[in-house]
Amino acid sequence: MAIGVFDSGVGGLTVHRELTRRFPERDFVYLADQANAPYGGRGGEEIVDLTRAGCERLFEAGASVIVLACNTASAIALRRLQQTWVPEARERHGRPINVLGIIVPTIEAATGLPWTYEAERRGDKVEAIDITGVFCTAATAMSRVYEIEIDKRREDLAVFSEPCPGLAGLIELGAPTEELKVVVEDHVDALRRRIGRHPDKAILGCTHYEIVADLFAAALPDGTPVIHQPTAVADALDRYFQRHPEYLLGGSGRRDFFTSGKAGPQSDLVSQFWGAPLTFQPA
Ligand code: DGN
Repeated sequence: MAIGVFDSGVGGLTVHRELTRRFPERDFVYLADQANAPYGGRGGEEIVDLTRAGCERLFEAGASVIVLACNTASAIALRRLQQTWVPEARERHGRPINVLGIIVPTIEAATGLPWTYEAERRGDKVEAIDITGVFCTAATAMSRVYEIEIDKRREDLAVFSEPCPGLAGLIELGAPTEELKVVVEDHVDALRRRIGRHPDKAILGCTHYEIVADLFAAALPDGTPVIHQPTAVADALDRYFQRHPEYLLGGSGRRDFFTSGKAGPQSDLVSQFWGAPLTFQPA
């Protein structure tokens, strides 16, 4: 049985890459719903329907557990699918299947210990942190999921989500770095103007943004801790597999990449991030 990874496009590759490093001998199947990307400006029902269809395709391709490597789908669709659809799908497929999100693991990494952010990795002393900035899609920002989930855990953290409409789409299209740099700087500055100063810590709350994590790090004040979602998700999946070894059966290190959109090689931006050219097959 394979581990499924789903995103509207190439952003989920950032999570996929970390998961394959962590569980190298497992089979992985990736689905990019590029025919319908980006999700960030879509309505709730549409996002639920598209996510359900993507998960069904991944179950058909042999996935047992699916990671929604998309904040937008995790914020809008995850709970609905887990409550109403997964039990039915489990029965229909006659095997253990599940769908997991990436927001709670990210928030756990941002609010608890151990923190996996850059300043700590470098060994810098980290001062008390009070403002967390979340860069994300418009749909994720509107859901207020980061504000709600962080508030539940830590009253001492103020959270501000900054919607970055269009950024995931530009990354998806493989826009040139110079163009992406200006857009990232604009969003970092928009948040600074809105809250009166830069945040003490940042969460890249859209998996596409991890592809341009360096641009965010450069636009934020030096040393601003940035939560890396792929690491947080891999840590959480590790803990999940310890509790649910039934999802870890078999595997020969197979990697399949499907798209609902135009099959073929992905952009230079993606290849650069991936470290090699990457080709998607038709879903
Ligand atoms: N990469 C996705 C996310 O994390 O929200 C979605 C990006 C999009 O489709 N706009």
